Amino acid sequence: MTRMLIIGPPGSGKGTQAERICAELGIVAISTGDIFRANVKGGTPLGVEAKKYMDNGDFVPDSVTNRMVRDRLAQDDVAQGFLLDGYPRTTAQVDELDDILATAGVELGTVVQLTADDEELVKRLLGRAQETGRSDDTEKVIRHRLDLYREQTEIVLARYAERGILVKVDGLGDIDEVTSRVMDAIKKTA
Ligand code: B4P
Repeated sequence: MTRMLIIGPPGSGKGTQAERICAELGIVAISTGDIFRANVKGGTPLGVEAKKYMDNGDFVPDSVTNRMVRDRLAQDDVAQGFLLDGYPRTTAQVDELDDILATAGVELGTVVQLTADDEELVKRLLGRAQETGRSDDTEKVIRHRLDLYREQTEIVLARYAERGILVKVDGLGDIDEVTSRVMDAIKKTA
């Protein structure tokens, strides 16, 4: 049973690779960013709340995000395995995920860390902004999201490294090449 995480700075290719890995492994991709964006689009109370933070590049509060993930992981389709994309991003979210998994009596497998330099990340996200017009893909907001990643998410990676389940994958280069690297890394750690 595959229960995985993919973590990396904005623009590192998390969402892009998550879809491919899940198609290959036959597991469900759960992206907290996508769930928030769907709620924003649908005008739900969760979306209205999340939008206040997302537009500025801030994290949606842990209490809101944790409840949403707990509910999502209670659904039947995760029984075959899942890959969480964009969660956890804070130590409080790591603790919440530990609790959810411990309550279910299951363990986490591989945690993939995707890396890329800031110059490339900003370039990719500004490129995406032209295609999709995502409200958080302006240069000022992108820089803020990168700062938050360094301040709050790098410590999350340290927690998984201590547990010996973190694998670092170079996210630079062609999308297919990165997928091969990620799949190789997963196979080595499975
Ligand atoms: P996310 O949706 O996770 O946004 P992201 O970090 O930009 O990643 P995304 O998956 O979209 O981009 P990717 O790197 O795949 O989060 C958005 C917001 O939601 C957060 O800022 C926050 O407000 C909120 N949020 C989400 N999760 C939260 C949590 N746990 N706690 C609190 N708040 C939360 O790809 C980016 C671009 O790069 C794409 O255009 C892609 O085509 C391109 N790309 C990918 N790989 C490439 C490659 N190898 N070469 C060239 N381009 C590539």
